[in-house]
Amino acid sequence: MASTNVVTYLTTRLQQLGVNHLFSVPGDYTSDLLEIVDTQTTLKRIGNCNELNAGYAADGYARINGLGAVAVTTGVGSFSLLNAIGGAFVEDVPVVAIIGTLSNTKALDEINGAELYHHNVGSGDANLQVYKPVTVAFEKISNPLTAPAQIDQALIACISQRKPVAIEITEDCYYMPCADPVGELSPVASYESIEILRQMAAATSNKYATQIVTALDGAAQSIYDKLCASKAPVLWIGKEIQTYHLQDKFLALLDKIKAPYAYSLLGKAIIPEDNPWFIGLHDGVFTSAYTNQFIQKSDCLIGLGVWNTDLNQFGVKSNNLGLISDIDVSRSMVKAGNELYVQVSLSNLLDALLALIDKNGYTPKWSTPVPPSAPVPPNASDPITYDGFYSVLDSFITPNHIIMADIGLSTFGGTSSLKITRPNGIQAQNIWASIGWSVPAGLGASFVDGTRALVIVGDGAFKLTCQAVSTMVMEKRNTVVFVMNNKVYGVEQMLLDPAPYKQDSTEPFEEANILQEWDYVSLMKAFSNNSPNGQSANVNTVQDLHNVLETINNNPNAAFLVNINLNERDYPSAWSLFVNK
Ligand SMILES: Cc1ncc(C[n+]2csc(CCOP(=O)(O)OP(=O)(O)O)c2C)c(N)n1
Ligand SMILES: [Mg+2]
Repeated sequence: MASTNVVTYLTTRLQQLGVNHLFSVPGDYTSDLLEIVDTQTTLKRIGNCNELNAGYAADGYARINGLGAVAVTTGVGSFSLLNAIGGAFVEDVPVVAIIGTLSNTKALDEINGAELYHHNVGSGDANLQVYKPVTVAFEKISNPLTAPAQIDQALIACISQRKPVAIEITEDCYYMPCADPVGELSPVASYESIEILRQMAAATSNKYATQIVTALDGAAQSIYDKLCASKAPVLWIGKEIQTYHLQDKFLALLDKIKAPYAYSLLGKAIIPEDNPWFIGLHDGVFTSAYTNQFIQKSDCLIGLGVWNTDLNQFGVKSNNLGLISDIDVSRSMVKAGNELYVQVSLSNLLDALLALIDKNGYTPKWSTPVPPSAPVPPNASDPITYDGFYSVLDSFITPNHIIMADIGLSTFGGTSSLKITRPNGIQAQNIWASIGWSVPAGLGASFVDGTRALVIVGDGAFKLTCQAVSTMVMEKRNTVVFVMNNKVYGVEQMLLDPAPYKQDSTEPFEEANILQEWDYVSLMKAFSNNSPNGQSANVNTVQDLHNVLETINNNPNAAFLVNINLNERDYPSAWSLFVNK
């Protein structure tokens, strides 16, 4: 007889796929599930203060680890988790949401006897309805016989499409025996291999194969011709290079065409930033003068895996809706001027372009960029500012750190200015952009071996999810949380009206953007109950920052909460154009 039950089937599958931690909050429809996890598996359960935090932690873990999982109870738990799963869906983060739900008997009782059970909407399919738009598979498991197939189906969808799935399990199923897992799960390719498609197109004139092959060859030839005709091509890289693990192919292309490359907002650090062809962030008004000299000179900007988002061209009006660079390759499409090629994956396109260059040759047009001069380091006695903080932090970070950055004033010209040499060494939820994500995501990322997570979060954002700091202490994490304490929702004020930020301005901030100040040092004491594993500090000057960074290095096992005490009217200098527009 099989020794597997429905929960251990699921945990075995998760562990086979490299998931060794399960972020959770107990609830009466989930408690048995968590008990099985604790007593019958080696999967480590991590308790969180609330479901949103658990979901963000699973998201942060998945971004570094490749897959993450979270378990919550139905209704009160699953509805709180929804925002995190929405973000993972939009940003292509594979997270498995496990929802413990009403038993079969109770569900029938609810339908037939009109008994209402707590946490339940009463419709029986509420989780399905709510999760449908933000998952690529939803399986409700109420029968141990079908559980293995349903679990496999959901997990294969998750790892193939790199988006969240939900597995809802009725509480009476957890302990029920089911078949053992057979073999291992692997992703299903989104396209048949191009070589097979070529054979199909040649041998059978299969329409589907012919269409894809023709589109790919046409797109590659078009880009190759434009590249050869261009006097100054510049590459602009985006998140798909990371999503589809195409770093090596991109570097092979870069090696052949030797052109400067910039990154887009969602593409930071997908290639280590000490590459000699790296020229920084290209993003509307935030494109630095250094980066701009290359972009302005370019007659052919080639976007590779760059998503067309409103934040990619910040503060710049474009007449070219839908065409954000001269050539766009993303979302399985190639747009080149008036030409459109569909069903062309970035991976196949890079291969085809490399093959054309190998066959027909290419003469590089650029000499290696001269890197910009390093910014002058701030004086130790200066009050701390955004620019001073990032300048000092930049020389502190190493490839052992991973930066988890929240959204706010510091997104542009702050975290974007850090030079990251670890591949994917910075993570940010920059398109769903739910403030507070970074703190629990930093907790999640810290479980990936050999990593110290450095969270950079605005004070307003921190207020949403700050309890994750207490989980860091409980779980003996060494995560560091820097709170950028400017006492306001700075970016909201900036977008509403930048007047308070103009030089010598005395304009008041809009009242809705003013925050209650917190005592962060005491907060850490409260969250950790004075545990030595939870340390905190106030940073008022550059010297304070140097001191605290040294303490952080000398305490590799403690979690830190650091208050970066900024003037409320300070902002990263990259915003200057925006402020003075
Ligand atoms: C969950 C959520 N609620 C509200 C917003 C809108 N929002 C975007 S940025 C921001 C202010 C962030 O303030 P803070 O964290 O203090 O950063 P600052 O801009 O001051 O650097 C708000 C409220 C959001 N993005 N996400
Ligand atoms: Mg703020």
